[in-house]
Amino acid sequence: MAEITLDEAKKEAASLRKQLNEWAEAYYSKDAPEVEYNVYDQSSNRLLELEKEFPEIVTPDSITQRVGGQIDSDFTKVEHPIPMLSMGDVFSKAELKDFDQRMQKLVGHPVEYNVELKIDGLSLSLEYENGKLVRASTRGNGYVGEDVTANAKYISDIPQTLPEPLTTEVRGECYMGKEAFAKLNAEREEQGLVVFANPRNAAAGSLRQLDPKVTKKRQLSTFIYTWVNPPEEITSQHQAIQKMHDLGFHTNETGRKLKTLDEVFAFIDEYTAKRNSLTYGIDGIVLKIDDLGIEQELGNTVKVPRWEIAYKFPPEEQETVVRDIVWTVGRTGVVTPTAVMDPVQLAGTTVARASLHNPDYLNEKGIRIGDTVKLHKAGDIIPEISEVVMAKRSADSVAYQIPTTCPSCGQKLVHLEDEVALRCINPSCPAQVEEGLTHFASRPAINIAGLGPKIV
Ligand code: 3BA
Repeated sequence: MAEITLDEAKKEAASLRKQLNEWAEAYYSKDAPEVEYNVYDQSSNRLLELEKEFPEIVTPDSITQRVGGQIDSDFTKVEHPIPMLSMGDVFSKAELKDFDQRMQKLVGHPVEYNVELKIDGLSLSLEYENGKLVRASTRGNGYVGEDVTANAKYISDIPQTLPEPLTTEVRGECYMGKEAFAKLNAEREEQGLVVFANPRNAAAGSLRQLDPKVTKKRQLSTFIYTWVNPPEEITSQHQAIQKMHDLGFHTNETGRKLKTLDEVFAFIDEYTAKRNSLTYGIDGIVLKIDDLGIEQELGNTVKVPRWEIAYKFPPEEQETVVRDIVWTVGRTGVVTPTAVMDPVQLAGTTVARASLHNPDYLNEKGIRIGDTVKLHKAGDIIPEISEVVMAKRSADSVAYQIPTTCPSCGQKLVHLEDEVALRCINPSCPAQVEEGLTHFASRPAINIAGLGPKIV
């Protein structure tokens, strides 16, 4: 590395982190890559180089320290000769109406749509040769993705063999169900690890694993929605989905062929209401012209097919006030902060508590007792504070002090290497003993009937 001072390295690293974070956010959260892989890789490598040369400049929130989420260049690249495009999106029924009118004008008559739920996951391509799964790959930037074939072998709903010796490619969404997501985050919190912000990130982090054994442990699922090269007899999207289902793919059964915009609006209202009771997360609905011949005629713009549009649900969010921050000691000694708030109705339940996970998270959000905060549900189930409403912070508010001693036994708390969590390492800490005994007696462990938390 060329001669560079510590100060210069620090500055350059900070600006690289900012840029890489933006790119990663565009790639992972918005499904809209801003740069090509090699550009990302070069910047990422430069940051790694700087951090290696000057270890003291590594920050815990550096993108190089993340478990999932970085674009990992260690995967074999896979080209998508037929690109995996993005979807156009709209946020209101009025814009859907504009879309429908544009379609009618382009086509010359009213069109039928196949309306599908928009699953909150990441796109996946599956290639079969003579009926055998030969490759699974991520979307990447749409033109080049990553080879995740080894991992796809551990996703139980992906057929490894088809009942017909087809050489074909299908695409769909890889996702993590709500229950699996909640369980994974609870485990990660208990282990003192960073939690995933939403099921989409959890799915991406679980699929993009260099060690397929990790993927195996995470319960990933798929919904397949596109047949890249369907046989001639398939003339509509609705039919394609049915036939893919018959071939053994996991398809979403809620898709509907609809004739009018009023029916589409009714579908939106129906699933806006049903959304919270689904076992998987959705963030909108997708309209696709059902006739594959018309799709072909309309073709694509540079980025998106002309014949589809995604309608995104408005985010469910509520404001409330943080009254207290309580710290609880888990079985393994991890001490976790929880915000206690004025109860509010959110996505179908009353919410009064939200985990703040660990001190880093709490500091990052800058939450203080008395703050008004915005609350949403990660993966539609886990209450989470999005941000502090700074405009509503009172003038006499004071910064929150992270405790230094265990709320149960009073012993000094510690940070273990590689962990974001605070830990109590006193083996006879009463809270840990209690939690440990409860866990020991519980059904998944030794299962002592009657020895529940109350008796313990
Ligand atoms: N349908 C996501 N793209 C989708 C095939 C097109 C498409 C999606 C979709 C482009 C969902 C963009 C990435 C991509 C495969 C390209 C869906 C969903 N259709 N139902 C129209 O449920 N999230 N995503 N994936 N090709």
